[in-house]
Amino acid sequence: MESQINSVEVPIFWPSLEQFANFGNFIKWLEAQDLSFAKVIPPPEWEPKSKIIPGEFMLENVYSQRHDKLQHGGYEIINTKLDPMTYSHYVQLATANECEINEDKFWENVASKSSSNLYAIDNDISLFGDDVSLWNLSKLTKTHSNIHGTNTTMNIAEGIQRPFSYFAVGSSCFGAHIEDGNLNSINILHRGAPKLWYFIRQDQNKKFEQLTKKMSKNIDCDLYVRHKTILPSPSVLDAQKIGFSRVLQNAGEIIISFSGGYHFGFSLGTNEAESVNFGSERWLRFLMTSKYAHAPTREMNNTLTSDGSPESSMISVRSFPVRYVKPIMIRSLH
Ligand SMILES: O=C(O)CCC(=O)C(=O)O
Repeated sequence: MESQINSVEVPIFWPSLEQFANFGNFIKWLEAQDLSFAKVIPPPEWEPKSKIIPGEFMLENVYSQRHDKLQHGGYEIINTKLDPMTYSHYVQLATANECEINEDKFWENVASKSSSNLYAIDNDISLFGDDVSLWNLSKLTKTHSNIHGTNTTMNIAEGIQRPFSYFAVGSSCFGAHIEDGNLNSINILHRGAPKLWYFIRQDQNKKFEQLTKKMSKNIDCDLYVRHKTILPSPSVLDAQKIGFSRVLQNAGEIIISFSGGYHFGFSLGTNEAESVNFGSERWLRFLMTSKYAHAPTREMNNTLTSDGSPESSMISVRSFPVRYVKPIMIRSLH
């Protein structure tokens, strides 16, 4: 498959419609490249119709976000949960607080603790129109569970096999994390301003975890980074020589993060995104060998063949708390 790998470490792919149409093969091909992250620019023919969200749809997880200083150049996101509100009320608030932000301004605000913003996360609604078939994150389980030619589906978490949607304003941010269960994740930005992602090079995970542990020295937790609230500033990552890259995700673009890849980021303005976790053969292998591994569940064991190799195919489970222009690489903003 033809790919165009950008000079920064997060490769960018422009699949043809034919390549894109077979979700399973495409993911399998990406996994064979041994990537931690990828940005996918869907073919121009793919114009997924978005759903109009009913104004009365209740958002259960709306947060006001502030930032606090940790040690060693880290910041912590302080999330204060607001009362559930309707989508239309949220849109009113978001519109009233609308602001555009760039990378420098974001980190300045974080450092000065001067900003607070909204973020509505983990909303149990898909933004894909029901008639969208290709890459419809709410239909992956049904349509792609059989992609590797087996008919085994894993049900590691009954009832969580649906995507979550995210409604952001400028500065809405997500702390450094890898996915629950070290699953892979797909995130599509349906509409609005771009999202800036930071990706830690996977061979730097140990250094990164040591750094985040030092940042949260007063907090009694060995792997505090797993709380998903740490924002490590890029300048500290640079100073500590921890390899990372940045990628801007524009509306219509897809970010895929594979097992074990730490990522964090923020939105540059108001936007609406959707993401879902999914498993794969590579994820299973990673899970079995990783120091992060949780004990395999009975369902996972059921998917192993007699020689211990994974027999499973792609599954989709939603995350707990997760165009055709040449993408602007954020490095060019400096
Ligand atoms: O956009 C967010 O707030 C979370 C994104 C994320 O971590 C993911 O989709 O994997």
